[in-house]
Amino acid sequence: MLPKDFQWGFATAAYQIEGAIDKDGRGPSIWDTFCAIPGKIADGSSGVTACDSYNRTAEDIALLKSLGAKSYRFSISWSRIIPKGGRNDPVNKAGVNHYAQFVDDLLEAGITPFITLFHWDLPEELHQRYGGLLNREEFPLDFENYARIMFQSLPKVKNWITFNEPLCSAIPGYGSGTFAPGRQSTSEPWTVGHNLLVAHGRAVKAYREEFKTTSDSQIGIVLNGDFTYPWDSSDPADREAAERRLEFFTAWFADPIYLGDYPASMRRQLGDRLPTFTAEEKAFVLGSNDFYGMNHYTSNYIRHRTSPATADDTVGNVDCLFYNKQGQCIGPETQSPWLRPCATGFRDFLVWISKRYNYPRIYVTENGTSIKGENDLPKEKILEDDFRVKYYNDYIRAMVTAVTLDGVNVKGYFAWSLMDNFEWADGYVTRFGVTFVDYENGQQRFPKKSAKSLI
Ligand code: PNW
Repeated sequence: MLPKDFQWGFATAAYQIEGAIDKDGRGPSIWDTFCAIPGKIADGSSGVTACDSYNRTAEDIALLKSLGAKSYRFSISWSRIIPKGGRNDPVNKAGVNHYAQFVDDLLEAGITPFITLFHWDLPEELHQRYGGLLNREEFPLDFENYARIMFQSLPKVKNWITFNEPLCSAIPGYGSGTFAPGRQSTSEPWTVGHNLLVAHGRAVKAYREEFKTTSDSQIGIVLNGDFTYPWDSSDPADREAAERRLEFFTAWFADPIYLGDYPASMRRQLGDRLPTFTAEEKAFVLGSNDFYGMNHYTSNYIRHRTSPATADDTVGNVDCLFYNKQGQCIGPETQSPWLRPCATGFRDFLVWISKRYNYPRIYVTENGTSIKGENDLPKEKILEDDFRVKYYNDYIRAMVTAVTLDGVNVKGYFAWSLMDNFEWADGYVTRFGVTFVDYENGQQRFPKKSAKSLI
């Protein structure tokens, strides 16, 4: 059984749903800039309008209520709060007021806010000024300042997330170049990851020392992770490779937070490209999670490689596959090339995290799926999303099993996403929502079957 106070809810992120990119004094973010580069977004789109949620807060809250949500995870656009981003730059009252009102309205509706401070949309000015996430001195201080402003401005909020998926800021952002700011480097991802960890640690320390008032207020980071199985389970090299892949994915961030340093496998492969924690940095990072925020979608079979790792390798020198040696498939195709449903991987991953980090309190902060070809269907068919209904059913069962049989400590679950939205480099073609958004007809919302099957 799940605990009585279990938080069921839905998740979104500012740039993916808000639109209104010029309203109330918002400054540009790196995603505005990135979307304007031809060829970066599959359908040539951007978050200019998205779901227009900035202008539809009442509608979104009514939707959440109608779906029975106890809680809502959303993110704040930093460049609405400080349009230029930095600690000596002016604060934009209109932006702050917007989120303060939104929080009040959510609470009034009986919905608990879980706020992500940073879901990838760095103020463009900070990128121009000093290289943004690459700057080891400036970035953590500017993030801490922004975080403080939010803690102070939203005292009723008790659940805070510093960063969403630092891995996606670091690798697609600075390694493969498929996400903003679109840089391609073999060393920058590791610098960026490091700076995000330190910035997280600084914000957590500020929160705990100056703003945390009640024992039930909490702060943590959200990490993504796919689970892994060996391609050939009888081959020790594949078993080791599967473990190493998990370390490069998740322990990269979780080990410094829970254990005090990067995994040895990463140090071995990356050498000096992986920064070393100074004593001061370590003091900020170690022990900086009140809870573990888990984004989880899929699993892979992992095969070891025999040649040495290339400089651009970010996964631990392995092949990530959908088939194992016996030809068994991990799960059916979806619209997202990286995502195949495999619910047992969710249970096994919850257990892996729990064992490695001594059974932390876990919130599943994202889980969900796209559906192959969904966008090409007529609206009536999109609303009958049985594939997604089955996905949620299987994954939630796997989670309940992990809680009841494996002793995993899960306190909440947020489906990704409340509604179809701007799926980053995939644009609007890929839909993750439990609610259909009719982009052609004024962003109207229509709950799909999965929306009603969840809570
Ligand atoms: C998460 N991948 O990102 C994000 O937190 C959401 O903003 C996003 O919409 C959601 O998952 C669905 O994609 C990911 O390519 C983006 O492996 C890409 C990957 C994984 C997670």
